[in-house]
Amino acid sequence: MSLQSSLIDKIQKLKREKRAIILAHNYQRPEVQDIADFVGDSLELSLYAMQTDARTIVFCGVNFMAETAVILNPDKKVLIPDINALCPMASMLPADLMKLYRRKYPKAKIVLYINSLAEAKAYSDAICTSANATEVVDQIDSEVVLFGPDINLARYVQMKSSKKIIPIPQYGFCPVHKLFSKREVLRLKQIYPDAEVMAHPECDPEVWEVADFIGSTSKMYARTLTSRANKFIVATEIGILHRLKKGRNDATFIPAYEEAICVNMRLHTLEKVYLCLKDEKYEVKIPEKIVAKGREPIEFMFKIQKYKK
Ligand code: 5XR
Ligand code: SF4
Repeated sequence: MSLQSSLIDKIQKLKREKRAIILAHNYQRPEVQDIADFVGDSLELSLYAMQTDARTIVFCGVNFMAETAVILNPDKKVLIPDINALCPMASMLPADLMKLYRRKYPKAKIVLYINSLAEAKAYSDAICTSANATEVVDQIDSEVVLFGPDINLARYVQMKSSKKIIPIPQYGFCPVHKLFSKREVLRLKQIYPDAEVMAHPECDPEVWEVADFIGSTSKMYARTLTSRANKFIVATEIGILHRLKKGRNDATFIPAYEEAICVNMRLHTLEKVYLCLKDEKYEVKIPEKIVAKGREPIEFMFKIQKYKK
């Protein structure tokens, strides 16, 4: 038996014994995705966590995602295999900055992308995903809306909404999605002229310009299942390719940039998933006050979306 398959056996056994489940974000390593009970984007993972009977959840994603799962499932135990899996973009908007913006714009409402820290969410009025950002901004009761932490998503919303959008911080970004460029996409288009280009809204606007489809990782997945194309140029973290290939094994997926790797997402390995289950660490904990305050803005989004809980 190979080392990997014995590790997989050990993980499965522990999972059964502890009645735990493993959730993996679309950007996880292929072997981590393969061992997961469910693979999806951050919101889907948290919603799945709400529906499961399992009391223990091993969350393979970055900290803000596990935090969202805690906020929505305060009585479950949420574990993360590597405690250092932080999202640099989410970290660009800490609670202190939120307090500063609240003081600076006392009348404006604050909408935060789900890719934000729990401590920041607690100071916000509503949460959104890349799929419903414009809708949430349009529904919130204010003509001036502070939006963060991703400046590109703020730009995207500004393009679609008549409200005044102020990005907070002034320049929040995802270092992975910064790696894509229009030039490289156009070069690949020349090699694969019949390929469909899919881009994440966290990419720079010049990349959207040459995209046939803009959406989150879950939207991209859904798109490939219904699209007639059989080649796709994909402008998001390359971990998604594994999932896309599983869904459409007849299609070819071309990364829009081969080195687009989120190192934080990759910190979770099978070995660490095993240790996480065995030692029940690291538990993701958030102060009760932040759980309560962070839930309200998420509920606002649910109300608009009528998500099933
Ligand atoms: O950039 C990310 O971390 C990933 C992602 C995604 O598309 O999967 O943006 N997180 C989403 O859950 C956000 C939802 O729109
Ligand atoms: Fe954060 Fe970007 Fe990594 Fe997503 S891909 S977790 S936004 S650094």
